Amino acid sequence: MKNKLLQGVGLAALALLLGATSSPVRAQLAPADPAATPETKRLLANLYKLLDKGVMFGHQDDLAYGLTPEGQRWLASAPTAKPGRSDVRSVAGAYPAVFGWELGHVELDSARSLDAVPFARIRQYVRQVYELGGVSTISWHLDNPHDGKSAWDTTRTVRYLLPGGPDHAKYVQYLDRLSTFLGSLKGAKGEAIPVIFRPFHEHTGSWFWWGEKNCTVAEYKQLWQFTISYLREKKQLHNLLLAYSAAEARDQAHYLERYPGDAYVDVVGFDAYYSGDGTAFKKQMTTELPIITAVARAHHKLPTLSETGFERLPAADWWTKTLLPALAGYRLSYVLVWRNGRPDHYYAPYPGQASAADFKKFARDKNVLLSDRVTPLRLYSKTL
Ligand code: BMA
Repeated sequence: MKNKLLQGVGLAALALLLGATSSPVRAQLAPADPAATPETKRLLANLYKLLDKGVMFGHQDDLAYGLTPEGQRWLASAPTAKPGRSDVRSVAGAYPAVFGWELGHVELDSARSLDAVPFARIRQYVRQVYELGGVSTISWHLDNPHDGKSAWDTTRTVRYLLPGGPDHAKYVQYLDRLSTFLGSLKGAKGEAIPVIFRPFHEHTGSWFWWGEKNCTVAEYKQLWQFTISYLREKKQLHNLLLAYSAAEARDQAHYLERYPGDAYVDVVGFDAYYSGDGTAFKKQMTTELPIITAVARAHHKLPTLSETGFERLPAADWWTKTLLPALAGYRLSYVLVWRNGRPDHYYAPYPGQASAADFKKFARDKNVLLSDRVTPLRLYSKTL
């Protein structure tokens, strides 16, 4: 420092810098995509404001299928199906506020997802959710473009898909098919429907081909950045909010190790399932909820529990005695439970299921938001 005045300026600059690193709370969040559509911008800004009101409840494939009171499967695409059926609504009286959809096999140009839901129907459900004023989030368990095996293939192949790699063209073809679907999500006026896109999830685990032990940090980041740039720039998709969602993370450094950068992420979350006596679940929640809260604040992103649940819900009071207390004290955008896929594989109660009464209580908690409290907010058209 050359003189007192400059020293003062230096200190002020330092204070500003420190202020910036300790991240003052922003009044509004802007999407990572600078060209995001107006509806997408409004949605993110509103979801951020909604953090003060409570946590939205989400359910994977809620409108597509579920279980009857006898515990048998019902399918929305069956000829006898009642339109608009939802296990969450049947139990709690309102639709979820968030709906998860799975696009695995869209990359193969298949008519149905890997969970047997026709893509034409998923398109309708996303529109239905948009008209309800709810939020759709999209996962993608895509096959491995290198060897045609499933998402659960664990061979080291990410390097082959990157630009210059031998399977790059194949991967681009997969992205083209994904883009065709994402680009077909339109509202009544032809506007693109915003969705939360959550690719390459649970990457801190190693059960998918994009998992931690199956690619390097640099490869993972490059895969993410290439994918998002391609969707934005080549495909001109500007209706995507991007969710980075880990499985278990030891600490914040581990959580952020493969973070592709603020320009490629809007939502930070993790997936945590309850099993056994719940020890691992509790540990994961008490470790990772503070991590995503801190990361969301420092990076100006939206925190979420992107997947959770207790398969087959054998504990009748799981909702109010385990899930709700685990979330208490945290501001989260949404909590999504996985699909009611089979009589032995479901995560939301159906009428008569052991935890149904407790779920009703959970759904009526003042901090839990179902569609009845979110629809009136008009997340896409009004600024809260
Ligand atoms: C898994 C299970 C599978 C399903 C996959 C993708 O956790 O539910 O049955 O195919 O998610 O949705």
